[in-house]
Amino acid sequence: MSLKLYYHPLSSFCWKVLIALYENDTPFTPVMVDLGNQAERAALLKLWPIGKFPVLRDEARDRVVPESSIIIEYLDNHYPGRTRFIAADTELARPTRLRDRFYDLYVHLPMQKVVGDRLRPPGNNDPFGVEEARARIESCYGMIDREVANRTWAMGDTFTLADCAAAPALFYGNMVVPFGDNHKNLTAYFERLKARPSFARVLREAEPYFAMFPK
Ligand SMILES: N[C@@H](CCC(=O)N[C@@H](CS)C(=O)NCC(=O)O)C(=O)O
Repeated sequence: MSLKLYYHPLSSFCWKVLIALYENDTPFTPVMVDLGNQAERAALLKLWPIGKFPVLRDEARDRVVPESSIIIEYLDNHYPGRTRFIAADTELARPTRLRDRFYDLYVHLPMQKVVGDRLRPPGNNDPFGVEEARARIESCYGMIDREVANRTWAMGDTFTLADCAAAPALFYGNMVVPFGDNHKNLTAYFERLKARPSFARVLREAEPYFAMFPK
């Protein structure tokens, strides 16, 4: 099989790529990386010295592709399927990329800040940074709630890169900053995401690992 995905089943950014792969039934070999295992960490660092997953290795084209958004764009270009993630029309592609950046930078990364703080050694927490992150997530919920009021998916009627980014960010976001009763459109959008077969599969496969999530 040409494609290998270096990933972990609990990793939110890996979910983003798994959703894209499952959307199109793209064949790939999953390579689970335990970052606590020195050999596995070293193998990941060799591919991508930043040391973060997901990383895609395409043996047919001899390419290493890191970064979730770039991987999905690569899949869309070289392994296209029934779901197209970024429109060919640049006027449609730009707002899709903007939504992807919005979910990654303003929901996903603040969510990681809140969760990451739980893993810090005692005495090294950053309560001010965590409060800022929580406020950022909360303000994004308001934006999303207004945006998806009359939409099925993040960009409208079609499922795109933006939805791949939204699903994991909102799943874990809701765990650290619950949507609450005042975000009905956001809640309904999230329910549609969870019902999407690609994301439902990701969640099913992650379930055995949920106990590892820091509370
Ligand atoms: N910008 C990257 C972020 C990837 C990322 O943050 N991955 C996390 C897992 S969700 C990771 O590798 N964490 C391990 C570490 O930082 O050591 C992407 O979009 O792929």
